Amino acid sequence: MTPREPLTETAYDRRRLRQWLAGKARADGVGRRDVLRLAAAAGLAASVPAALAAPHATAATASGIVKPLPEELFTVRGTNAETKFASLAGTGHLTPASHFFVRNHTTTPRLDAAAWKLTVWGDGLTGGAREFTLADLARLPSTTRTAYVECAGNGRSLFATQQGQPVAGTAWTLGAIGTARWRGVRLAEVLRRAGLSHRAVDIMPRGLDDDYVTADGTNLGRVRRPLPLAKALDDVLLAYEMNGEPLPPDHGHPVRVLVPSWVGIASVKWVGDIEVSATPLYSPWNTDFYRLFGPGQPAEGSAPLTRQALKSVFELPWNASLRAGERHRLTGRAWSGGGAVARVDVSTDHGTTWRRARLHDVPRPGSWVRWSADWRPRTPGPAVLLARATDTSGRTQPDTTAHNAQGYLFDAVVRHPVTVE
Ligand SMILES: Nc1nc2c(c(=O)[nH]1)N[C@H]1C(S)=C(S)[C@@H](COP(=O)(O)O)O[C@H]1N2
Ligand SMILES: [Mo]
Repeated sequence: MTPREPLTETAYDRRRLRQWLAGKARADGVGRRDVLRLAAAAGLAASVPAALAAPHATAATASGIVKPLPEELFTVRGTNAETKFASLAGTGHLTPASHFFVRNHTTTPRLDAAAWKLTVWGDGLTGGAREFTLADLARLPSTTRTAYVECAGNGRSLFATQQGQPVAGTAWTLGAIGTARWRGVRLAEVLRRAGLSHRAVDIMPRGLDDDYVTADGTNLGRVRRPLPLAKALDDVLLAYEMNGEPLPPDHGHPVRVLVPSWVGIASVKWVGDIEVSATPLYSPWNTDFYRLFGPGQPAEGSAPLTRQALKSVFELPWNASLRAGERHRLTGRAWSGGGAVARVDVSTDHGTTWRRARLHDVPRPGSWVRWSADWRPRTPGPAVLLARATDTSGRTQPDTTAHNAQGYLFDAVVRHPVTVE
């Protein structure tokens, strides 16, 4: 057999769609709407299995988050909690678990680490299913990696507030991100021990939290999202520690997947099983969700989202008051899914002039840098602060982000309002 070429995500996705339409890829739990849309996009009629018409169930209403969510640190948004970005000032490079945002499709499950098992299964293995206890994982060589987890929808509400565009989804401002030091086992190591076959193309980790039921009552099953094998074998961890402690319940205890630089949904929490498949896989989380839909995109949406966007954010409350005539140290953080942050520029005059911010961390891919710039405002009144990051791939934050229906990957320069008094 010839060695498999690493495919671009777009080519991979197209091939996966062709294979699915030919009955060679699986799409368990993919919504009826998607099946029809995917088929329509490919110019084919599809007969939709009755099993895809899902049963109804009740959605959770309480936040369902275990850790305290003090008002100084968090804004609760349904089952999720957004970190107030200003509360990160002075927290250091790593986000303490007490401050780390939580994105839960349902509620945080309470799992017993001693009873937990990971099942690795599927026709992409050379033999049968394999089980790993936490003790088994702890015996394997460990790897530690500093990486952020950021929701693909982080910054979503700015489509409306800054660009006047309606979007669907949790109305995050900019605090759906945190950076931690994760320790665990390389997924590649576990897959190798489970007997990875040369036929494997996709893996799909699945969480042990409750089935996700959409607002219209469709049960999409457990949170799960296919990951191309090339990424799975690259830098992905099965993490059991966060900042030197066992993973807290809200962040995936006892074990989560950690996919550096990619959309947060890839980092499946409370992982219970991983399917290793010789045929490409679909789930609602790479068909209905986490693609770009809208003008300029194909009907079936863009290729599934992979890398996070470029952002730079001030550690200041919205509409913060600053005294005129005094020197203020403006601080913030910047990050990119496309590489390390190369520079950050700040403007206090609507972008007429920019000056370079000082970086306070060694820029690394998959992580953020703290930055600062001094400012002595002269005239009292409303003002707007701008920070603009550039990464090592040469990308600079644009003035606007192309609209997409679900408000993913906002990367425009944020216009941060303050009042000078
Ligand atoms: N099992 C499971 N994994 C999950 C989720 C979930 O609801 N259930 N949410 C995902 C999403 S959308 C994001 S952005 C990250 C958030 O990770 P955090 O809650 O640790 O910050 O977890 C991902 N992993
Ligand atoms: Mo997310």
